[in-house]
Amino acid sequence: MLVGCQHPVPTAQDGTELWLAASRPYEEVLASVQTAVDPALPAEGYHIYDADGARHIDAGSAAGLRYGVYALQRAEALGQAGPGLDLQEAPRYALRLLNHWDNLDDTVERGYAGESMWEWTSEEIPEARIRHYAELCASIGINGTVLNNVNANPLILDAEHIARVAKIAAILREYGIKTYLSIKWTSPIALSGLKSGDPLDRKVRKWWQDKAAEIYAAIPDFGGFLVKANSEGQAGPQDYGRTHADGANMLGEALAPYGGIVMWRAFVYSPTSPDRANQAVEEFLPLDGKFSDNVIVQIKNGPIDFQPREPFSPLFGKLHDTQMMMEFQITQEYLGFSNHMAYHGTTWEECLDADTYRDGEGSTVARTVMAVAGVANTGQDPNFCGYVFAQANWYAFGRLAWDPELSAEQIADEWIRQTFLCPEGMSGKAFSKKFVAPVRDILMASREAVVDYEMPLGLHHLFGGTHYGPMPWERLARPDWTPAYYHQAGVDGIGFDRTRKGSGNVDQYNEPLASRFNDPATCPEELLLWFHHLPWDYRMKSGRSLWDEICLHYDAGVRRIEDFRATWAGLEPYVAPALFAETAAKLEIQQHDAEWWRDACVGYFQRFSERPLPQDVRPLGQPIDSLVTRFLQSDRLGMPVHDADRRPVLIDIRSFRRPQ
Ligand code: GCV
Repeated sequence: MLVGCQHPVPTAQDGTELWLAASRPYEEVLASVQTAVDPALPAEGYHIYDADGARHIDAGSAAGLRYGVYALQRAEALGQAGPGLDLQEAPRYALRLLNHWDNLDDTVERGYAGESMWEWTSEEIPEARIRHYAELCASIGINGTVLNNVNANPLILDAEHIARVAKIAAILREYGIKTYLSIKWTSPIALSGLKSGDPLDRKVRKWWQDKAAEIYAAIPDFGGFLVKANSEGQAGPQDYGRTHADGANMLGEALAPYGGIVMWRAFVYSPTSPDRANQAVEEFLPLDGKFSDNVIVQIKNGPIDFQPREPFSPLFGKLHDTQMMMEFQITQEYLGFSNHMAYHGTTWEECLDADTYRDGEGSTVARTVMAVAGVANTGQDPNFCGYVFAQANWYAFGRLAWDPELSAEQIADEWIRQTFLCPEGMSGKAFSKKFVAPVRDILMASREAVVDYEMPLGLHHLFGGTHYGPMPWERLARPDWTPAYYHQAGVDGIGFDRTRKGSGNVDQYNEPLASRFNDPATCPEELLLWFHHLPWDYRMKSGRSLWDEICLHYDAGVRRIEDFRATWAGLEPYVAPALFAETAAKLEIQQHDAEWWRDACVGYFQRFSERPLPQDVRPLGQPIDSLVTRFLQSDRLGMPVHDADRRPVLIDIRSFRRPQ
């Protein structure tokens, strides 16, 4: 029985206010408190307290005051701002950035919420949207943003674009957000006709110094450059026989007079290394200690590429004298785009809390890095993210970048309470029990559900095409873009041997991890096939065979989404019709996609295992022979097409004609 109301009336909302839906406006909160700057407090820190019959916010700076007001706003929305409130905080990391992979033609690489929110091709900048975005970012502590794709267009540095970026930066500055840009290594060649991009070439160095001067003349507080070099076809210093450190330091030198920084990505591809997971350590360990003070090496959370589950990148445990920065992916490139519910709070918590043992026990990943970046999931969609539940990942990113020790569960709880409005006439207590708790449970289980139906037990990179659907059978010219290279399925078994008998990747981890990962008996089962190639009848801890366990995980993933759908269906009385319908539709898509994943992966691996499905696993829905000849139809922006029943539209390869 409901407490306080028999017939709640959901409050109308459409998701466009994101997590600020339940809050008083910032200005109003600010006007309700007494503020003071106290230089004794950390620069971005604040202290909220009650004294002399008034509420006070003291802060180390204007930025700290802003964060204090947002913290109070959040506490109010969560019902935690009663008399006697005493909250003192400062961010763990000084740099908390979003990375936008937005292109100058307004497409967004791996973007699933419409075209670029910056509207590069329009004459005017979209000021209202930028303000809304900036407020959302500031409210969760994000203080920097890289506006354009790491696969950068050199034109971002021409006079016209610098002027445009300056206009955006002027707005973001009001919210305490610094602007950064991704640069293309060959910009001096493309923009000014230089003959070389050699970082030790005097003319090249001068070009970057002049460019820095030009940028800072327009944007005095410009943050710096993000660089993807010698990676996935991008040029870099190695093309001139130089190192990553040579390249990064040359840019660092150009930015240093203005206080700018270089974020140099460790997402590198050395074609000589047989295991892709080994490459970053192989390239960066010899450079440890060789980067300038204003260079930070930006490292993806895992060694491959934002898979649903990866171990942490071994680089975090290896570099001692290099400043490191985390790169998370908020946009769901490998977790069902903006169609699937996959709350990343748990993914990131798992990574940040992992012990690297770099400086002995307790050297968590969170402690090895000094800054955090997240690849944004925003676009022109009115709700920014294409799905109300995708907004939770942007929120969780900001909160964890502020305080990596917050729990994923607390963050999920906060997000739900601030995003979904309590129905009229329903008590907060009843809302918590009837709506917040079940939604929090769904969120907390959601990423593991995706792992189960996409790639359980350490399997990875089973994707095809746009990275939405399964294609474990795909073989490309380049092995390290090919699912078969990663799963290594054969009649003898499945999994990538990264042990000492295989690629040796385990030894890129510090002890006791190296030995733990090296032995299948001690390797965590969720990473088993990441590190081991094992026979189909390998005995798992459950006593079942590996084959049976694989099948069970895939089926369990589908069942979880069925359960989410059933739970959500019962929540209709408490949620605005627009948000209810959007989520119900997306969960239906997710269930059908999960079934497709299960059918494709289990069916394909069964060709090698030559074993029947275990009894408690439901029969596959589609025969593998019909799936291996079909691929997913996508629209102009790479979004998957689903039919009227919300099933993925799979086109037969043999009948496919590219649209004219
Ligand atoms: C921006 C993966 C993605 C690419 C991305 C790349 C990167 O390979 O599929 O779209 O490019 O990572 O992080 O540079």
